[in-house]
Amino acid sequence: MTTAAEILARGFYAAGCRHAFGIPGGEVLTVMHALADAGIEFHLTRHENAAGFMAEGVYHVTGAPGILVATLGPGVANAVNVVANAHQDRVPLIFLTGCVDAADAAGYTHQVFDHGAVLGPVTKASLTVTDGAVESQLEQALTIATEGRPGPVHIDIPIGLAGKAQAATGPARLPDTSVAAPAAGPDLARARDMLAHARRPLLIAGLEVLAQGAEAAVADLARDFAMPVITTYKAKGILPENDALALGGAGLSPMADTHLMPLVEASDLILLAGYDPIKMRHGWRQRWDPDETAVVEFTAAPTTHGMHGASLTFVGDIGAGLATLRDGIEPAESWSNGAPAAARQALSAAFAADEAWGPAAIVDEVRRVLPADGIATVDSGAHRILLSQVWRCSVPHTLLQSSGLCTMGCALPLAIGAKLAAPERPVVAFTGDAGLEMVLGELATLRDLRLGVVIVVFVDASLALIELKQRKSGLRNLGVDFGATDFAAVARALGGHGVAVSSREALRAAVAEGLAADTFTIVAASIDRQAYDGRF
Ligand SMILES: Cc1ncc(C[n+]2csc(CCOP(=O)(O)OP(=O)(O)O)c2C)c(N)n1
Ligand SMILES: [Mg+2]
Repeated sequence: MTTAAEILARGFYAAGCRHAFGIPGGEVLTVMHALADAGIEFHLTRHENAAGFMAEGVYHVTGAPGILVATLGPGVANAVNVVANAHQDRVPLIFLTGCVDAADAAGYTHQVFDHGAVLGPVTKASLTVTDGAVESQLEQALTIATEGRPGPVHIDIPIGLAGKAQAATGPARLPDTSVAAPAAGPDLARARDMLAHARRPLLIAGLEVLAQGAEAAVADLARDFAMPVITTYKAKGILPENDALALGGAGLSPMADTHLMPLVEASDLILLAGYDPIKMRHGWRQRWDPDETAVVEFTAAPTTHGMHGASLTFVGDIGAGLATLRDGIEPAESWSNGAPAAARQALSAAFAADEAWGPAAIVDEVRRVLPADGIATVDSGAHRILLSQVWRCSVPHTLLQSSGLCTMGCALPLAIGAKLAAPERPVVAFTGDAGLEMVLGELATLRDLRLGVVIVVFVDASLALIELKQRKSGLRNLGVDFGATDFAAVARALGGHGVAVSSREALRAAVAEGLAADTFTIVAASIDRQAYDGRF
């Protein structure tokens, strides 16, 4: 006899899931216990939003879908932000919630609203489990969450049905997400011709390269054809950023764009590899004319965003597509005017980290301490834009952030999830002070999990990014400054270590010590207000 909840739990286990996060309510107890009995550990968090980011952190490390559990009503409402984030940041998140049985819903209103109606616009699908169809719904959910552009799938589980026996129909068939390579034909022949004749090729690579494991295909192509590479923030490290061809991450910094856009405009072949413009700001909108410049796109799913066009688009396996594109083509001399090297140098100068103290110095010191395969997460705010330029990744998937939704409050829980999934890897969360104050409760989660995550907080008593925008707009100071918090004391109160630092030496020592500790450490790094003026 197998219950509906057991069928779901065993299916997720078979899909590689080992961790679930959330806050229980009476309506999801059966589901939680089924998960635990199937071998998926349930972790209690302090907020459903943070729980979803922990699930995402696990996904980035393991590749298996993340699992978020919330009770009906307030639990669902609290999770909307992280579900929207999973939608915009292409995270295969399975969101399990309880709901009242259909017969009850007809005459009962306490805590009841239409979960599917709220979550519809921010999920790839919202399913309500149906008696007798659980297995096929499980397969549907896993397939939808992982195919093409991954994303969140919501599964509402009626209370009475969760524990109800279902007819056994054998083990779940898991989705086979193998994707097809573009077929040979006139389009591919045209694209190959464009590559053969290109003298100023440029590669722009994004997150889908990581989702499909096509990093080597991209890096090899770049090196063999001497193509400079721009990545999105989340795709940093596809080509190690110490490589002479790596031009770093782009998307949010207008100052970086001033060095990158001339290359985009001078290029005679723009190759888009798994590049998803949901992460880019206005500056990247319609920046090329595919009738004037050869633009060849390899993407996981058709593009309907309107952010840019392409001369040719190939949907499917990005790595196999790039291999077919280049097969047998002799690399020609590229960029004989040396423009990419000059841009790289200009970017290094623009985002120099040689200051005695300040936000770039903080990033620089931590980079020196954290090994190449260590994982960093970063929150939203001024600190993130600067960090994404200064921080160099030589391994992909080692800088986690919210880059589609750009939400605050993600860095700490992303770090918790990553550390749980890979306890042997050092993990540092960078966050602004307001972002950390949004998720302070998760320090208690971290304490209970006994994980040695180091949290570096940029303490400026300010919503620095918004304060900067406000001032630039000529508006008076309003709603962007706040009082000082003693984060080191907060850390101690919640069972961790806390250190306040204001020098490179003290920061370096505190981070190194924190990485070796068996509980969390907050390193509160004080910087001046308005420290980011003119810096991105
Ligand atoms: C949930 C959420 N609310 C508001 C914003 C708008 N926002 C973006 S950055 C920012 C300031 C963050 O301040 P802090 O965490 O201190 O980082 P700093 O900019 O000071 O580095 C705000 C309010 C957001 N991105 N997400
Ligand atoms: Mg701040």
